[in-house]
Amino acid sequence: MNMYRVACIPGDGIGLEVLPAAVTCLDLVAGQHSFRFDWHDLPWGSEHYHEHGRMMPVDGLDQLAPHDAIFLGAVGVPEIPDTETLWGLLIPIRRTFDQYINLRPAKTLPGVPNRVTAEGDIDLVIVRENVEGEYSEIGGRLYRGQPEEAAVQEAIFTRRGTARAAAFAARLAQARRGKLTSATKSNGIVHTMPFWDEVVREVVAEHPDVRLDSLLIDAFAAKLVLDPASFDVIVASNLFGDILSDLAGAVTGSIGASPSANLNPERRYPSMFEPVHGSAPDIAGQGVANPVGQIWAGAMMLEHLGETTAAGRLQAAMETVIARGVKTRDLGGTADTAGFVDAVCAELKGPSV
Ligand code: GGG
Repeated sequence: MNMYRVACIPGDGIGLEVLPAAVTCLDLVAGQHSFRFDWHDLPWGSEHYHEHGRMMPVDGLDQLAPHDAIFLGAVGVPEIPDTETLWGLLIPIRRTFDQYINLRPAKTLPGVPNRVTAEGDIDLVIVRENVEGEYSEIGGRLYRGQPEEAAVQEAIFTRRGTARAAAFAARLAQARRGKLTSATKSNGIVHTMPFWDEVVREVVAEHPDVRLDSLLIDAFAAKLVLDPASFDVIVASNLFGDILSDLAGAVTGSIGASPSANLNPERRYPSMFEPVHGSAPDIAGQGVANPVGQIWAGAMMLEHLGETTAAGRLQAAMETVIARGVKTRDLGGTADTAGFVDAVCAELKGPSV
């Protein structure tokens, strides 16, 4: 029997609710497909920060390294600066384990109307460059508190980093509907974005069956609202990819139903699976959070581990339940987190339950 050793970091806020919810579904589907999970629970996040002054132990990354995958909930609380919570946990994991692709699908779910009046079903995947770009520690603050105060933030785009994101996106587009749209801002950002465009064009030219379009990020945002069904695969820098994926999730129904996979495609290091949403302190502790993003991220983890049949069954069970009207508040329903998970488990167990 295959056994997968997975590091489990619920983190903060609703991460503490949606992650155990997804683990329940994953354990059930594993048992039905003759494999199992060896979950390694790691209570890292803001509580750990309050106690120890850091989001994870000094050797946290060494502890994570031997796992087959990392399953993360959410990070962030209002009383700790986001720079501490993100750069103390999420970003070091992405960078140390060279998880340079952040894959973020968005698709119309049965029974969940799109939030826009546009025609057609949404079925797109955002390939976000995940380890460089606008997310950079290079820069600083000058003359703090003085009238001359200034802040400098450098973005780093490398040929290797841009090319490997573009190549991944081109291969994905080839395997889907053959359409790739690149997010840029080369009219206003005069160095990095023309470079991004150039490298993406060069790489995609090696895939003659992929049609490449390039859209300025402002026009991109408008088109994602007005005609979301027209997109297939999107390739974007770290910042643009992050923004577009929240927008795509919201347009599709709810950011609570958006999954993501931080991939090290070469599998040299563990990959990490998490919902797109954050810790949502406004609804944390109420048991009403939508676990769909986390369960779907779990299905992506199954896919990555090679358990494709189980991944398909979990995804299908979740979608069937939603189609039947079992939905959390953000999707227009009345189910709570536990009620939704019970319905998914019942669906997985079949008609006898
Ligand atoms: N699900 C993990 C989480 O809490 N994400 C919130 C967030 O702000 N992420 C920033 C990013 O993905 O770069």
